[in-house]
Amino acid sequence: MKKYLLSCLLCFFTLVPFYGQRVLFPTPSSYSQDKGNCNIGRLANVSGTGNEAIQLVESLKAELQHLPLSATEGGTIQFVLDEKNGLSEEAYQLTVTAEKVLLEASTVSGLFHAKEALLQMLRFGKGSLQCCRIQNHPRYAWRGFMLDESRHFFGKEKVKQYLDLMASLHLNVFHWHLTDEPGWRIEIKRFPKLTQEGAIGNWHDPKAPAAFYTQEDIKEIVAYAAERQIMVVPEFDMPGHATAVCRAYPEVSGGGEGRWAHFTFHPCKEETYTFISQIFDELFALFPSPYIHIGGDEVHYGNQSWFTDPEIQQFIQDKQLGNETGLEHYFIRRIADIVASKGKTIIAWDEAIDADVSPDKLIVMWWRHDRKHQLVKALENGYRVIMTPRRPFYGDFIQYGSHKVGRFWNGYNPIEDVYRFPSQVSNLTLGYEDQILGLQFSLWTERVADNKRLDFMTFPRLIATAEAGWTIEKKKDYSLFMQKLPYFLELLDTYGIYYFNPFAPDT
Ligand code: TNX
Repeated sequence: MKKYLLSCLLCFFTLVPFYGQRVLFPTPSSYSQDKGNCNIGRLANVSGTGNEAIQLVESLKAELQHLPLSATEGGTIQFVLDEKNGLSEEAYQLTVTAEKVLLEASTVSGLFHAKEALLQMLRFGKGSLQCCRIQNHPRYAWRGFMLDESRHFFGKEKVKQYLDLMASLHLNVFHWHLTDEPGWRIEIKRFPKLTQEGAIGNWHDPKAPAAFYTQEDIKEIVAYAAERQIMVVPEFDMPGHATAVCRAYPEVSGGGEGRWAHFTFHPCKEETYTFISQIFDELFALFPSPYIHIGGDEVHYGNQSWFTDPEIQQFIQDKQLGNETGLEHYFIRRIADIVASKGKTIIAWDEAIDADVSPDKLIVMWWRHDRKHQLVKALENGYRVIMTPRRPFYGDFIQYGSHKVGRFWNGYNPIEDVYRFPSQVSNLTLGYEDQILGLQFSLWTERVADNKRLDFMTFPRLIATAEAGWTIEKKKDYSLFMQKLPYFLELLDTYGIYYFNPFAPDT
């Protein structure tokens, strides 16, 4: 109890100096304060020019009803969408004068971010806005969050809640890891056993009842995300981590035994490629994203008995693949071609760099923080790269020294390391900035079995990720970030999120 009171007091004193001042997550590119205030109430006059602005007008009017605003009457808010105003993709300008709040952008996504920024300002200032001018644009185009729902399944409501919070933080990509060893989580009409059998089980319990998203659920979530300017990129992990699918359809399985039984697809059967291609057709009809993540990580072929079959050896020889690594790369090339023929591009984990796929057909997701040369190689070979190095961006690592549940591997992932990224690698990416699409916080869930733990591992590190992805280097200031963090934690309270509180770390 004492500790609780202490942390409340601490929060109070950290909040007070910022009241009514600049409190925005992520920190904007430019902010200048003017004299005076503008008060906005629930019945503010909200209007918009530009067809697509109308939807934002309506949603803001609705959202105003749920904000803690002190006044009811008052205020004018105006959205202006003008594609010729010179603002870049996703950028916006937000001007507060005593008379009105003006939100301007050249794209719907820019205007949407402006609306989200205004919502934060209204919430944190209880409806009283300091007059100011904000010009804002993102540092990176890809600001992502990955959720692994194969190891444990969290469901539609949780995903929507996270999409809401992502939207508030200007995060714009939801990478959805839907397939892996324990469970296949998405209905594919052509292959019903994928969900009848493949969706049974999770990391802790191989008999857990089938848990998956129907195609209707997927459409609902993709639309929900799109309204929030978030792209959903599904991941269908292959040729390894494919246990759930290969268990349901053993005819495409690479076989194997024990822990590795059905872990990989069979790379030498034509049937495997047809099967995967047919699944792609259903996935592509559901996800409008131009990308599909095909995994490509941690492939283990060598221990399969079929590998020494004379027929397979012949296959390897004919295609001049050399060994099992050659086979893995052959598989990735085939998949990259299938996906390209359907008009999309693959994203794969950094193992795929060595598969010799042309850079227009592959985007690399760099995850092995201990193999920095993979990042360098990807850039040197002309690939576009998304950075989610295990350290500091894997959410299954602990975030505080005394925490017991979570990974620890030569260290862990404190908020500060997340916040400071990409300073840890900036000497390696120098000169290749154009190829860096962005960064991502990735939450693997072998050890994350319920919503509470999911929240705890995600927040507040996702807030630090947003700032790492959006805020230009010269505006980043960790101590300022920590001083204003209590405001966002209060918002998390209203969502009922069980976050790690860095101001009372041992409670
Ligand atoms: C490595 S990241 C994996 C995942 C695990 C994760 C745990 C990657 C491409 N593969 O399958 O869940 O580590 O931290």
